[in-house]
This record gives sequence, C-alpha cells and structure tokens, in this order.
Amino acid sequence: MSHRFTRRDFAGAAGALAAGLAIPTAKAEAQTVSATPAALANDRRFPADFVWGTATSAYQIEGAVSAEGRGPSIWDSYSHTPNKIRGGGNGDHAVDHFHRYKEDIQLMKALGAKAYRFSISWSRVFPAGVGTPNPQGLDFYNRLIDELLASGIEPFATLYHWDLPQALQDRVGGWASQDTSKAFGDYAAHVAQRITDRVKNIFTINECGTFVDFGYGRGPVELAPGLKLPQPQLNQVRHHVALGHGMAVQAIRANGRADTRVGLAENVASCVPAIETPANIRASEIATREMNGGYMTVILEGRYTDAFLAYAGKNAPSFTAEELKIISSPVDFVGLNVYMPQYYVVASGDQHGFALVPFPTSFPRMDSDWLRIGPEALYWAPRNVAKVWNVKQIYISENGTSAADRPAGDGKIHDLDRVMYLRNYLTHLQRATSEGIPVRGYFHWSLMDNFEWSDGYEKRFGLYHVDFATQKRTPKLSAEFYRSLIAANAVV
Ligand code: GBH
Repeated sequence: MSHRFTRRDFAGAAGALAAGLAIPTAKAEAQTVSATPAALANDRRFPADFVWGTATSAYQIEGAVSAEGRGPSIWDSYSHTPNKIRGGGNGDHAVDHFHRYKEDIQLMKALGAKAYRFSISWSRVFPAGVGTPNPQGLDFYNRLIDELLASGIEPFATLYHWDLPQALQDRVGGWASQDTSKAFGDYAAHVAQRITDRVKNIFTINECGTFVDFGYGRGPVELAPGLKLPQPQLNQVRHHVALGHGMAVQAIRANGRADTRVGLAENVASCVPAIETPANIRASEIATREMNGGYMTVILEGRYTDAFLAYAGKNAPSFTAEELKIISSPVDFVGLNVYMPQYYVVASGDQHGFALVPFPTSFPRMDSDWLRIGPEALYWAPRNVAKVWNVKQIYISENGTSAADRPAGDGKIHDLDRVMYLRNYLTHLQRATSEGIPVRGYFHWSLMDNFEWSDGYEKRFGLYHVDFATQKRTPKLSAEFYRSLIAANAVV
C-alpha cells in the first residue's frame, strides 16, 4: 500500500518546522541495508583479497605539536599566521589522535577495515629536518604500528603529507632547493631502517601536484608555505619534489627489508571521456599522460614529455639525465587520490589529440566548492593509469567528500549526501575491478573529521563525526554504510 503525500502532509510538516518541533526521522539502523539480494551482491562484488581501509595525515589529526621533542613544521607557522585559515584554526590540538590513537584504532576495527594509511611527521623524527634524529619521534609511530597490527589492521605509512620541517624552509627555502630532496631521502632511509620489519607498504609523498601548486604557486593564501614563485622557480620546485620522491624510493630499497613495497600517492589529474566513444577514450589516455606531465609521467617514464617542455619553454626546469633516472626508480604500486574528474575530454584533430570540455557553472558539487561530483572518475583514473603506464598495482589512496554534517535532534549524523557520493563512486570502482583493472585496495578519506588545511575545522570529511570541543567521536550514517559495504565486499 502506498501512501500519497497530500497538501496536508506538507502543510503539517511546514507547521511543525514553524513551531520549532522536530520532525521524527527514521533511526539510522533502519535506514541501512537489511538484505541485499544475493545475485545483486555477486554482480557488485569486489575481488576477494581487496583491501579496504581509511586514511588520515599527521598534521590533520595528531595535535601534540610540542610533545616528545617534535620540531615545528611549515604548517605550524602557516596556521598561526593571521588570515590564512578559515575560522582561524590550527593543528595544535587537532583531534588529539596523538593521545587517542588506541580509541581511533577501535573506530577502524568497528568498520571492519583491514588497512590504515597514516603519515609520519618528519619534524617529529628530525626536528630540524636533517642532522640529529629525535629518538622519541618514532616511538609514537612504533606504538601506533604495534597497536594496529595487534588489532589486525595493516599499516600503510606515508612519509610526507605536506608538513615540511620549518628549519628546512628557513635554511634552504624548502623544496626550492635540492638539499630538501636529499634530506627527504635521508629521512626515508632512517625511517625505513626502523619500521619495515612491520610496515610493508610505504607511500613516499602525498600529492606532489597539490602542495607544489597551492603552496609554492598560488600564495599567499592556499597551502603552506604560502608562496607565489615565478614560473621558472615553480617548475624547479616541481622537479625537486619528483627528485625527492625518487631519492626516497632508492633509500627505502637500500635500507628497508627486502619485502618492502614502495609507491607514491598522487592526486592524478583524472581525465574522463565526456562521452565514451572510442575516439574520446583514446583522447582521455593522451590527456592523462600530458596533464600529469610534471609528476606521474616523469616518475613512471623517466622523461618530461615534449609537450610539457614545449609548454614550459624557457621556464622549463633544469635537470640532468642522472636525475631523471633517480626520479623514475621503479615503484611497486601507484596510489591515486581521486575526488573528482579533473577534466572531461573529447578527441581533437589538432596536434594535441585531445581537447578539454569546460565545466558548466551548474555542474554539481559537494560541500567543498572544488569537489565536483563525477563518480565515473573512480573508474577512469585507475583505468587510464593502468592503460597508459601498464601499472600492475593500484591503490585508491584517497577518496571521500566533505558534507555539512550536523548532529540531528537524536544525536545522529544522517549524512545521506556522503552515502550517495560513496555508493556512486564505489559502483564505478567496482566496474574497474570487474574488468580486471588492477586496483588492490581503497582508503577512504577520512576516518574522522579533522583539520582540513586552509578550510580549518569548517569542512568535515570523516566517517566519524568529531565534536572539536570535546573530541567525542560519533559514527555517521556513512560509517554504517562503509561497514556494510566492507562486510558484503560489494556495493550495497
Ligand atoms: C586531499 O587533497 C589531501 O591529500 C588531504 O590532506 C585533504 O584533507 C583531502 O584531500 C580533502 O581535501 O579550491 O579549487 O583551488 C585533495 C585535492 C586539491 C583538494 C586542491 C583541494 C583546492 C582546489 N585537493 N584543492 S581549489
């Protein structure tokens, strides 16, 4: 029997709102999966050994910025500079993960997640970036790693998620100098010696493309250090970051256990065919290579493309053949951070072989202005990376969304928009794995709400809501969705 809404229902609801009464909402439990038909679940299943996890980064969650000998990073200075961060927040306390890591590991366990991607704060390990290590620095990560393993959760460590030691910024201009690439290699060697007995998967750098462009190219307000370098210097920074990645790969190989696997986590410019015609699909492959020329292409091919160098012209970075060899040291896997389609692509008869279609202003977005909704990016990003570079092991190292999460009258967070986003994106990821595209795992960004860089605490990306005043963690509806999905190993 169906209930037809009448004018009176709407009038009643409006009246209740006007009177300030809460309209009863369904309990979160009742809104989630009851029984997924077996046939449907089979069609929508992921590979049996697919790795489901969550992701975070050090400065965004840890707090405890002066604890146990940690040195300052560029994010401490940047976030304490007036007018850089929405709402004036900083990571001094963040979500206090430094002290609450055990509780947070229980949150992962409750999801049934089997992997966790976290980052190590360089300035905890080397307070001045180089020189004398602070032995207490790695103690925290050792405790975290041991607790994860005891809970049946595989640790995936990222060595650099944007929190450069301030001393390196002050002394050599950060990534503007090759000294920082070398220092990063030394830090990677030090960490590899000490954690690879237990950590088998290491990401070198998180999103070269993002922190270089937004930290060194678009200042004064975007990301630390908040610079706006002229093009030639900016291209040189790019090259030094790619070089730092390569030096770290070599350092990890030389200093870690033989079974250590190394990769990077890049916010790949995902190029999606506007309409799936063979010509547009081919164009999206060409675009993938060209639009990722600064990092993915040089890292996976050992050369800057002709178009990249022609476009840069006299602003091109200076580099040697030896450096290109280091940059392209073989990786074991590629991590892709995929939030949205970066470009919609069509075929073109000109010398580029592709054209970018402009986004209409009405293109839908999530709670962050930049976060365009295009679920098919989670198919096309890994599909094109596997196709263009013959990559054999891919992880989705980040995917997720902000949402305007507010606890309802019943204290629950009914983030239907995040559930909608995830259901659709993961449907496209499942399309990829069902076609044999080698995606091995997925890390949801993020485990819990945290310090969202220049958006401060005003954008929430977590599966768990955090009350920033009390540090209380509460599962959102999306946590329940993700738990069900992991349990079914299928889109539910
Ligand atoms: C990731 O970057 C980060 O790795 C992670 O730390 C972060 O918390 C998460 O995403 C959520 O943002 O305003 O149009 O100029 C995501 C990629 C690229 C998103 C740059 C924000 C700014 C775009 N980011 N972008 S715009």
